[in-house]
Amino acid sequence: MQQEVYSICFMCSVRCPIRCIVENDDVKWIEGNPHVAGIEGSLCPRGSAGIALLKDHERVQSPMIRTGPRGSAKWKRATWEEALDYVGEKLKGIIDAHGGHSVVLGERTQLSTHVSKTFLRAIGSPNHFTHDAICKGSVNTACRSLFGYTDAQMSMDLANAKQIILYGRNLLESIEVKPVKSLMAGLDNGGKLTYIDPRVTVTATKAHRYWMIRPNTDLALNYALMHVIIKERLYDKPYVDRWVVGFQELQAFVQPYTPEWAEKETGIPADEIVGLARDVGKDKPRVVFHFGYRGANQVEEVYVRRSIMILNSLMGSVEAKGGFFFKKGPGEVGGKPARKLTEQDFPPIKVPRFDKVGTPDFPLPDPNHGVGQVLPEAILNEDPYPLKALIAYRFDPLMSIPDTEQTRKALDKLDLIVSIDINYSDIACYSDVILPESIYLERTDSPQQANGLKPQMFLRKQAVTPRYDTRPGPIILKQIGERIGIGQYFPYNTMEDLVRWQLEGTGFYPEDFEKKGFVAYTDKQIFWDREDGIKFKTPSGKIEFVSSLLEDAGFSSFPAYEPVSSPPQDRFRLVVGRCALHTHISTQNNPYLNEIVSENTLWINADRAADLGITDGQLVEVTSSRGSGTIKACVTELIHPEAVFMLHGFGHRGEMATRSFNKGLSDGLLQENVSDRIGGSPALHHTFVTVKPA
Ligand SMILES: Nc1nc2c(c(=O)[nH]1)N[C@H]1C(S)=C(S)[C@@H](COP(=O)(O)OP(=O)(O)OC[C@H]3O[C@@H](n4cnc5c(=O)[nH]c(N)nc54)[C@H](O)[C@@H]3O)O[C@H]1N2
Ligand SMILES: Nc1nc2c(c(=O)[nH]1)N[C@H]1C(S)=C(S)[C@@H](COP(=O)(O)OP(=O)(O)OC[C@H]3O[C@@H](n4cnc5c(=O)[nH]c(N)nc54)[C@H](O)[C@@H]3O)O[C@H]1N2
Ligand code: SF4
Ligand SMILES: [Mo]
Repeated sequence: MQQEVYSICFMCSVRCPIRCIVENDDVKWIEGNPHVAGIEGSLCPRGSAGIALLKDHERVQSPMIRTGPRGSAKWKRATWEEALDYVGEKLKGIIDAHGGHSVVLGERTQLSTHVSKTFLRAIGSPNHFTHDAICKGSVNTACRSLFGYTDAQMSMDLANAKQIILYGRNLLESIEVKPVKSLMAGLDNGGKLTYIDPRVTVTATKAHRYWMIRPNTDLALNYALMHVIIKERLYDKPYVDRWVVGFQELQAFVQPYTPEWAEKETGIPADEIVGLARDVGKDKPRVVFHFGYRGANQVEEVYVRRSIMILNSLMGSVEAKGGFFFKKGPGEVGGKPARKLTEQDFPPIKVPRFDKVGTPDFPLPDPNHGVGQVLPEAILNEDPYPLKALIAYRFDPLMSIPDTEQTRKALDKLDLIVSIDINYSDIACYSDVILPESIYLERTDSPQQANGLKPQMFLRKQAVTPRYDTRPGPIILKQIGERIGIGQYFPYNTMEDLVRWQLEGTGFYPEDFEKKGFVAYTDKQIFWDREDGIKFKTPSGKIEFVSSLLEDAGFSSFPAYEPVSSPPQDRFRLVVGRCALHTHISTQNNPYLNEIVSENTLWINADRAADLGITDGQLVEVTSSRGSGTIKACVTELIHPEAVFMLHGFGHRGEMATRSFNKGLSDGLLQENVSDRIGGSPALHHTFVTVKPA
């Protein structure tokens, strides 16, 4: 008999709501949840490939314990008892000898992150980090410096925007289903799209205006836009007067940054910059300058992201229809969010974090997430103290932290590496023990609090029985916890118990999710009153162009623009990104997706390729200060001459994932691990490379 199961996709972190058709304990069909406004049945290609993941015999089928040297692909299958006992005993020894803080857990933020945070707090470790800094930490810090909210607490109304400006936010390939549909609705409604990228992406092909910007010069463009907007009084004066602190300082600061100056830095003609400033001035406040998502290009990234949000503020588009809005939580309508295990009492923690976030060394990144890319350095230098064990939970430090060789050296110093993964990822293959998690279609998860104009809650519900000997992550952590004396922090035996515990006091019950997959706290959209009711959480209660967050920590609000150097003659700036068919590093071995895109290529400008004697499809050697590798060239006019581009996520080294093993080249092998020391993100486009025929 056919059954409908509403759940939440997890082929990537966006977590779109889905409906599965299940028959005889098998998933026959997956589509977007038709009851959810803005989704209406849609799914991206990776979401559809969830069926192939379910059936994939190359994912991890049972706990595994390594028998050869690290990375040697010598393993034995283990029972859960054996594997959990092994991990428990090792961890206990490490905690007794070196303290709980010698244990780090890194994960991609997910629905049960509160469980992993609980695990670490219970052993007295501050060392939980998420992927956030590596993804978009500088955007997070920029938003906090201006509004007092993180980027995750904000969203945008693309469907009603009249002008949409995307800075390398390649929405039509680096997909989130709802925003993609919202963008398409905006274009259908007459909205105008400006797309800025050193490379012609699919999104560029849909734009009304495309600028092939010189890499890493967006800040110059934005200062010139501000210059024109202020000089020609194109900004929303009543909004700025009411809500902005530091407008005059900005006005004085951008005075020298003319469009003619920016043309020389960016390559974008001055009259076109003036044209955009006038267009947005006309259409304000229904204007979205997108603050980006994977936004870490350079070491001054926090100022680039701030400049984008300052442009929105000048437009009066923060908390506006067709602009940005703050996500409203259940508290706005007298409701309660789901409980989290982290609300329990824990022993006090007396040491700093491994990444020093929250100390004068690294004051501003979000301590809820930490800064993961510092991990190799912290391990190698034993600074601030020796680290001994790593639990990698849905995060791969080898491929997702720049400079793979440095990371590998650091991992070699650890006494214990445990992966909680579904695939034979590079980190799983380099671990001592792999604890396989059941995939999203096989497990119920913690409820998802979905704040927005209408606060809602969604549930990931198990659709089918696990195919292999796998368990949900929160059960795995509880079972390790029981072996190291912290079992009391995990008051559940099954995921259903955990969900019931979390829903206590919300007025909702697990059954309420069955009909449509979600529950709503209200039917009405909540906008705050733009005249008097916007609840900015900065110390001034306003938008802080002059930022107390930055200045109190000793950083300038408007540092003078530093010209961006072009790569020396024989070099290129290495630029990376995603495609619509793959998620970061985790889907390259998926049978369906691998069939369509199985390796990456190196985009190189046609004129420069000709100078180097490189032809399309030829194998080339790419070399940086950190490493070297070979990849096929894709010779094209569609990329700026200073840049070469490759997709992130290829060049896997895990032999047990045979479809992706050794296919293409990994960007992390070439990239230097340097950070924006204010915002927190790694500067992924900082590295120069040489290219020659292989
Ligand atoms: N060099 C370089 N580094 C980057 C980037 C880049 O472009 N270049 N991009 C950055 C960005 S934007 C991000 S968001 C991060 C992402 O970094 P990661 O989180 O490391 O990448 P993912 O591909 O999302 O998945 C990580 C792991 O999760 C596993 N996994 C998938 N589903 C599940 C599950 O249900 N349970 C468990 N336990 N494991 C699962 C996958 O097999 C994979 O091993 O990388 C960042 N790092
Ligand atoms: N299919 C798919 N969709 C995804 C993901 C995925 O893995 N796969 N991951 C999700 C996640 S976690 C994230 S963070 C987002 C990422 O979303 P995006 O940030 O849109 O994604 P990227 O693919 O990293 O695109 C970066 C773009 O920036 C351009 N670029 C490089 N340098 C510059 C510059 O100096 N200025 C400008 N203006 N542009 C520049 C690059 O050429 C590239 O096209 O995507 C999300 N959606
Ligand atoms: S964007 Fe695609 S892969 Fe990511 S959650 Fe949504 S449907 Fe799934
Ligand atoms: Mo990301």
